[in-house]
Parts: sequence; C-alpha cells; structure tokens
Amino acid sequence: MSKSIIITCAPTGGIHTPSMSPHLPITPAEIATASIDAAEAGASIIHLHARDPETGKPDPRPELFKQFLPVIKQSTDAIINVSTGGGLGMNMDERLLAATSTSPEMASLNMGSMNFGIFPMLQKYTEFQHDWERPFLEMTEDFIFPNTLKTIKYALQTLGEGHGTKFEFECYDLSHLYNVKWFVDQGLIKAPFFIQMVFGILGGVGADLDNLMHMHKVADRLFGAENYEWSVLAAGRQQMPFATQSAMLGGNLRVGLEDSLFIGKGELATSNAQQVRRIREIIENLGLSVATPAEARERLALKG
Ligand code: KMH
Ligand code: ZN
Repeated sequence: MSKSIIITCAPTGGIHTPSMSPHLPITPAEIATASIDAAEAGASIIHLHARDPETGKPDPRPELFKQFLPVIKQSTDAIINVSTGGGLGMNMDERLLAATSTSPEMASLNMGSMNFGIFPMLQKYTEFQHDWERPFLEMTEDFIFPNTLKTIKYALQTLGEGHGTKFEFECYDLSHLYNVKWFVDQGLIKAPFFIQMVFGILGGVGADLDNLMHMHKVADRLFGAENYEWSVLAAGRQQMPFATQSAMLGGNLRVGLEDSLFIGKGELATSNAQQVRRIREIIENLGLSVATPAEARERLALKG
C-alpha cells in the first residue's frame, strides 16, 4: 500500500508583497486563521514566516511569531515549522532568531547560497500600496541568498542539536542535495530527514519534470530511500502540477500562498485552505491518502 502524503502549507512567506493579493495573510491574526484553516483542510505541516502587521513587510521579530504560534498550536494538531529563510536581505542571525526563541518541532534550512530572482510574473506588478514594495522587488536582481556551509552547520548545531528541532531541508538544485549529504556524513543530519525540493525559483533549478525525476533519483542514491522523506514545491504556475507529480511518484508536497498566489490561470487563490483542498481532492482522486499530523510526526521522528 502506498504511503499517505504529507501536505505542507506555507501561508505567507517572505517574497510576495501585499499589493499582489488581498488574500495574503499579513497580521498575526490573519496568519493564525490561515494556518488553522489550512490544517483543517488537510495540511499536517505549517511552514511559517511573519510580517510587519502595519506594512506587510517580511519581519523576523520573534514577538510577532509568538502572537500566532500558540494560537495555531492550541487550535490544531499541525506541526509547526518556523522558517529560517526569512525574507530578502535579512541576515542569518535575524533569520534564526524566531526558531531559536520558540523551539519548534520543525524549521526550514536552506541548503546553499544562490541568486534569488523575482519571476517575470511578479515583475508585472506596478501598483504598490507601500513604499517598501518596489525597492524590495528591485533588489532581487542583485541579491544573493546567503546560506554558507558555516551558517548551515551553525543552524544544525544550535537548532538541531540544541533544541531537537528537525528540518525541512530546502534544496533548490542538485548541488544542495550534495550539501545535505555532506552534513549526513559529518553526523550532523540523522535519518529520518525531510528534503523539500524547490523548483522554479529564478537562480534555482527550473520547474521541468525531468529535473524533478532526476533530483529524486539522485536523492535516493545519496541517502537511501528508507532514510528520508521527500517533498516537492514549485513556485508560481507549476505549483499544482508539480505537487501532483510528486504525489504520483510517491513523494510529499507543499502548497500555500508563499509559493503561488493562484488557484488557476489568472485566478487568485482566495485562501491557503483553498489550495490545500484542491490538492487534497487531487490526491484522493488518485486513490491516495493524506497523512495526519500524527503520521507525519512519526515518519519524521519529530519531538512532538
Ligand atoms: N520561499 C520558498 C521558495 C524558507 O522559508 O526557508 C522557500 C522557503 C525558504 O520556504
Ligand atoms: Zn518559507
């Protein structure tokens, strides 16, 4: 029997800006509600960023996270995953602070430095409600997302060994899988671990199906299929097709407005839960099932 599929939902992220969609959750209350609704729709992991409630700008302050994490925890059984990717331009100390001060079951960890460009799709936005949005988007052309081996090691030691937090290893390219393997060999990453393969970021690997197949094949060879869980996210319009492909190949998947603001061609998603419901329906129509948080916890050996 095939394994149930772990759905991660990433409700807000640190890339899209408020002018792009009125449905992007911004305030702690909105992020909490979006997360609870996504969990009720079938997401077992919620991947979280925070934003300044006044401006909507990605914001690393732990006190913002502390306004929504307990609310989500009280209302759902979902696994909390705090981003250490943060937002464009944040340094690693800022990016780690929310996770180190809340000690979540999971945190993201980006497995290599890279360009992090903005897609043509997002460049078409010209009308902005807030002064910060245009310079924020423009800066992506000259931005390197820094994730050095030293900072990755530091995160593995402080959050992983120090807090018992396990990671969503964000791999935007083949080389990032080899960086994971390096730390497995160093004894800093232990099975079972969770690889999130990221497609369609400008600067990372493109959202082409043969890339997905190849990354999966290489990951199996490097890690051994029994030692890790794999998941797929694609940014923009490939979100649902790639999530579906992953389900069909026995992988897990991620949706959410962090990765795509849309539910169909030219149609904004009205909520994160709408995207979760859509992929859940696809999964169930394929004769597959969705993992509960308890199942995901057990398979990922989370601290609970
Ligand atoms: N925004 C995604 C492409 C993180 O938060 O650590 C990757 C991400 C990074 O979720
Ligand atoms: Zn994120």
